[in-house]
Amino acid sequence: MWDNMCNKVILVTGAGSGIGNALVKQLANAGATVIAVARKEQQLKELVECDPEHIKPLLLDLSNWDNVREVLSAVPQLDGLVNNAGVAIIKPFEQLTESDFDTHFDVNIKAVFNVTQSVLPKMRNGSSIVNVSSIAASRSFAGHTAYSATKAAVDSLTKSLALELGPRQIRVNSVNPTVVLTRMGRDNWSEPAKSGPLLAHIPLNRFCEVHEVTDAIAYLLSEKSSFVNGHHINLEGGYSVS
Ligand SMILES: *[C@@H]1O[C@H](CO)[C@@H](O)[C@H](O)[C@H]1NC(C)=O
Ligand SMILES: *[C@@H]1O[C@H](CO)[C@@H](O)[C@H](O)[C@H]1NC(C)=O
Ligand SMILES: *[C@@H]1O[C@H](CO)[C@@H](O)[C@H](O)[C@H]1NC(C)=O
Ligand SMILES: CC(=O)N[C@H]1CO[C@H](CO)[C@@H](O)[C@@H]1O
Repeated sequence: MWDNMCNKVILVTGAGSGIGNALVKQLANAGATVIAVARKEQQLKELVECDPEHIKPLLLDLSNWDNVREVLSAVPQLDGLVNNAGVAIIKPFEQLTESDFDTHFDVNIKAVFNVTQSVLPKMRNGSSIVNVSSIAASRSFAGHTAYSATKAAVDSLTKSLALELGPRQIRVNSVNPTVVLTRMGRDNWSEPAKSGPLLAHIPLNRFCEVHEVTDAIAYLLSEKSSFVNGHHINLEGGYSVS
């Protein structure tokens, strides 16, 4: 799949850290030109230094609506779009505030809607859109009410777009991992008391590695998945069957 990435132009949101950051580096290494969207200047600077020839920074706060369309109207023709930016505010249902709710919906679904609509005129026929969703779209986890609702909305959007963009041969899919061992994932799930009960339901008895997510995204971006459209690839070690 990765050798399929050479000379493609791919826009990745949430490039500053975690999955998006790893994905940008791997795509650049495979010879793609990557437009890396993030809201923290320092993170973008460090990212570009890894490969200035292939990584093009785009400083943009996706929750700032006035800016999104204008900035994105300047991007070149695209072969791929990865909607990866997201937030997760984990609290018991009773403690979630209106602002927590709005932040989730603004970043996790409204921005995906808006970014996708904004760059659609730039998407080549035959290109591929991938969203990084979550197993929480279809399964419940304590403290994840607002987060899960946005992920379910993203899965719905994925299916609707798979239908509407099909005539242009644009495929739209998502990857839906369980806990991913980014730095945040490690920080949040290192306590055996917290991770143990969840791991007990994962037949492979471990969480998802970052490269396991980026490999699945590369598959969906590549021609190797040319007949895969409107799907959610669950990356969860068998959680759903246990
Ligand atoms: C996207 O953002 C623009 C402003 O940049 C706004 O005019 C438009 O209504 C937004 N669209 C959606 C679907 O949120
Ligand atoms: C893209 O696909 C649409 C729908 O089939 C078609 O009308 C349009 O001409 C195509 N554009 C290009 C540049 O091939
Ligand atoms: C998860 O880890 C991040 C730091 O990487 C921290 O800011 C956040 O509060 C943690 N969340 C939970 C629920 O532990
Ligand atoms: C709309 C949506 O589900 N966006 C998700 C994209 O992927 C990131 C993971 O990096 C999620 O946190 C977002 O919520």
